[in-house]
Amino acid sequence: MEYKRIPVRPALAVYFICGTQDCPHDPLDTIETALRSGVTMFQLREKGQGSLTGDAKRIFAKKVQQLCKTYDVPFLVNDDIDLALELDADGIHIGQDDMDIVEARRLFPDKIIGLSVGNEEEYRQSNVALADYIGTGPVYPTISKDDASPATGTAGITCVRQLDATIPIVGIGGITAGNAADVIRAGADGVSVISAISRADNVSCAVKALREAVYGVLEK
Ligand code: TZP
Ligand code: MG
Repeated sequence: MEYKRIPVRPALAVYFICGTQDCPHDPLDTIETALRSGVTMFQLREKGQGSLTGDAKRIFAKKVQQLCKTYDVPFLVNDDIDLALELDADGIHIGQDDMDIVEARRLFPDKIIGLSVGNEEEYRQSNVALADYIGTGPVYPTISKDDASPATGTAGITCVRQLDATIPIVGIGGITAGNAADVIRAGADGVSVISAISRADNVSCAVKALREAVYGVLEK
């Protein structure tokens, strides 16, 4: 299958991933503040203990999608293909154990598809040519994913970047304003974060600090 990637690289810069389970404060408030403060892409990842399912998830997702439209930020859905199709989301993010990317690309021929690629082995066994971007990590230890693999450090990013000079890469896992610049220097095009934004005391300040760290390297 031939596929020409959607140019998503600029939107990866400060990519906020979030579900209600990640938010100690009101989730819609948290997400709206993050959007207003300058996150560049959003992924709804309603997953794990305390997450919404069924109608409650669908209703919440529609509200978040509307917020993303208001702030002109791409809205992606994690893993839930049916929900992404029903909402006509801007894209989906799939993991190695989710739907095969060939099937996902057939269902979403002109939408953003992100694929988790944690290491060299996963890179080699994945049809990355069908992905618009890959998410690589965990770079650092994370509190947001129970079954996360061991952290790779920035070496994990450098490794995948050396395998593929052109694919858009976003780092994931334990990324904060304090280490985001290192992730970009290692070869990522952006950082994706959950807790650094969703659990921040001041969401707006957290987004601004991440933007400064990322653009401080990207714009050099
Ligand atoms: N995949 C690898 S680490 C992770 C996911 C979904 C969680 C990232 O969350 P945080 O809070 O930014 O470490
Ligand atoms: Mg998944």
